[in-house]
Amino acid sequence: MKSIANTKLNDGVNTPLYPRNQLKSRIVHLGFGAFHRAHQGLFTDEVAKKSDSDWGICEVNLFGGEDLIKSLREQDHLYSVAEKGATSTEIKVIGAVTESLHPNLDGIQAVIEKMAEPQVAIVSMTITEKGYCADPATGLLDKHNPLVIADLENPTTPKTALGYIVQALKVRRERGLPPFTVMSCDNVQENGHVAKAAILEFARLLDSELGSWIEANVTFPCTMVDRIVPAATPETLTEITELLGVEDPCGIACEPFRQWVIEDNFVASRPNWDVAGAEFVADVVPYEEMKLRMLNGSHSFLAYLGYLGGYAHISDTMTDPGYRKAAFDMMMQAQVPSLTMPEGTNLEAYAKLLIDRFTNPSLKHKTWQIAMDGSQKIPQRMGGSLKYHLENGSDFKWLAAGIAGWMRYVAAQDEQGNAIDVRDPMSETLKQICDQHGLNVSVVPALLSLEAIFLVSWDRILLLSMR
Ligand code: NAI
Ligand code: CS2
Repeated sequence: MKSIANTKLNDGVNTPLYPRNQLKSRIVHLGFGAFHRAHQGLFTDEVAKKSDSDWGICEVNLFGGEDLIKSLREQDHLYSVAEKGATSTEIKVIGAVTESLHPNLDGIQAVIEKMAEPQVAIVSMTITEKGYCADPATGLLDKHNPLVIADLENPTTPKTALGYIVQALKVRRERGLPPFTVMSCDNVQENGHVAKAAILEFARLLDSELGSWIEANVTFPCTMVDRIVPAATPETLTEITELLGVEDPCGIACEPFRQWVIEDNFVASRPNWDVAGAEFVADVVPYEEMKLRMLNGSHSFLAYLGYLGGYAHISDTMTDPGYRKAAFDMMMQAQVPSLTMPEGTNLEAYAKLLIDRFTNPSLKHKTWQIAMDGSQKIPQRMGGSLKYHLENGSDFKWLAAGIAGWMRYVAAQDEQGNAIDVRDPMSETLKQICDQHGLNVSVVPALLSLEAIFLVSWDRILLLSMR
């Protein structure tokens, strides 16, 4: 079959010219989704293009994504990334993937054995916020999560990413092999710390000695990851076929901008991702907070209020001067005051850049996609800054508007009476509350009393907003 691996591609396609056979699966990545392909996959490829690197990636999908793994194998693990600016597009073929696995195709043991291979130095993850099985408000392991309960009962046949990592580390320890670094690349505040807390607690519940060994030997660097990568649509894939000259079912389109700030805390070695533009720093937390509150916070704000206003894509909201100004003011008035940044950081320039990025008309980023999983996203995108304003007695009207947008959205019916397809791990609970209260104002305290999402109590919000 004709594929990206065996066809002459169109002129102008940027291809991997380095010897791919010198790459080894030194990284096992959990979550071969849209984002990883356009971010860590591309950075690792660029390191191989620019230096003498042997860092390759074994891609694993634990939940869904089976067809993607099958397609990737059929094309020698090559795939393409289309970087779409407002007026031009660049297409790159990525060669950094060496292997792939899926528990449904290869079995659970094959994934654990791969993670336990001696050359594996990093297990990285883009498994979405809910993949950490942590309570969104506290960031601690949710021991009531049914998947966690099942994995604790059957640790040798795990389902969760935590279960796989702990089992693989157990096998490495038994075999006298050194541990690997666990690197989260998800939009989770202090993602390394959340991964560490969940993994340590899970391991301790199984075997306290194993927990102590992991604590003493494994590192969990925090990372700030940024690149807008909407889910691929049939239109995206058609455009990629035209650019390449052949179909690529694993192709993905994204914006030209990319940023990666990584805490330099790796237990074994790591690729020189800085060669490809990543920054290694001692403390990532301020950058994470800046990105989560300003970019993701205003993204969620625009997603809920934009969807309800009839806008299908983020770039559509940016054609409306009211939304454009509201997003900028939300960043500057609600989020900026809550941040403490290293000297010299220009947050106003950052906010302006974000508005430009959101405006990119070539990116069809659905408001519905960003609205998904709000229960996991709201706490880290708006919760920290809300807490800041409550403590300081300052104005939080933009955050209130964003959270009100989420509340109106999870009522699951738009202003025209059309059903909204609300996707959220807490959708059952949200539905129960909304069914009980309808659009009556009593829905507000009922939703605010969800402690997994809001640690700040409703009474306190009411009290401060009446000042
Ligand atoms: P996607 O839907 O394309 O991929 C999701 C991936 O997560 C899949 O590989 C799936 O197998 C895995 N997954 C889902 N639920 C899981 C679970 N419970 N346990 C383990 N794995 C699970 O989504 P996409 O766009 O790749 O985003 C993934 C994450 O990457 C986001 O949630 C976010 O944290 C982060 N991210 C995404 C950006 C974007 O613009 N798409 C940019 C920055 C970060
Ligand atoms: C978005 C993010 O889907 C969402 O919730 O806010 O995925 C956003 O596109 C990225 O974080 C940009 O780096």
